[in-house]
Amino acid sequence: MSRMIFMNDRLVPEEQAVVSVFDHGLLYGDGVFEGLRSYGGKVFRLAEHVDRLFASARSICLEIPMSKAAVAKAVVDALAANKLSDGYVRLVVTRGAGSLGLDPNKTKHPQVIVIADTISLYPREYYERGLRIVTAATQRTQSAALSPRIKSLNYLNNIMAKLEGLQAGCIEALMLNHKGEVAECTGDNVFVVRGGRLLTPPPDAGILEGITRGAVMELAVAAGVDCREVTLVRHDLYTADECFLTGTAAEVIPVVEIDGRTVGSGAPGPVTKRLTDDFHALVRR
Ligand code: PXG
Repeated sequence: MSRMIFMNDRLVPEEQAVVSVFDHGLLYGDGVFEGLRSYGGKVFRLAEHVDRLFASARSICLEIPMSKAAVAKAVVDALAANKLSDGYVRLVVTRGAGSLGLDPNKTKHPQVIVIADTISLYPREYYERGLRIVTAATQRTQSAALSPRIKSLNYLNNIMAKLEGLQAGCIEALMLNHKGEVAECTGDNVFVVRGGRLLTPPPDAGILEGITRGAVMELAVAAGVDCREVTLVRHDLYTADECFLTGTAAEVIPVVEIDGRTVGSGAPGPVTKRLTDDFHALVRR
């Protein structure tokens, strides 16, 4: 069955949802995106995702030719048109078609695309038993080169690290910044629990400020768990009581082994379990 895709101002069958080979999103990765989820017919933190999309666009001088409200409505409409109540949405804005050359001023018509699809979750056993991850040799892009806070269509940095993880038999890989500090995983933020306290790298470690990360930090506060943004190095992860990752796709997922070191007891810990349960309750609220 053909999916309906929102493209610029209307919903079209997926066969008609096409972009030009001259689109700078394709030619240069010039554009921005968001990944969102809906639970029981309600999009989780829709306004936050739309705000982050517009912030990414502002940062690269890309003028989205729609209001925030219209973009939010397009997300809701795309889910409804495909009868998805528990779905995954990819929101993409490309620079648009232009000449062969980097100059974004020679492009016209940014393309606003909303793809609503079913979610392909990680296998259940990863959530029950926890993930093994490895540190990638590929460093996270330095903020001074390209801010990791921009969710751009240029994800090669993360893809290179993901390949390293996959080659080591892991579905996620840990990325360090140029100072050797822990930044994040390729599509997830990272947390550790140490002495009952929740710790996660600060934005200036060079991370995408995940919306799931923000939600989990709020849940920790509500659960009486002290949560702090602190600089972490790999030693902190290896010696943590618990470790988990957060992201729109993964939600909250425990990590039980890092670079061959067992984390804590080697099984998902109590704080991870509590925050996972609280997260599931939150998204259904
Ligand atoms: N770090 C990076 C580099 C990301 O790309 C996150 C952290 C987590 O952020 P959120 O806001 O989702 O909690 C991301 C998010 C995908 C996919 O299809 C990737 C993300 C989100 C959704 C889907 O791989 N990245």
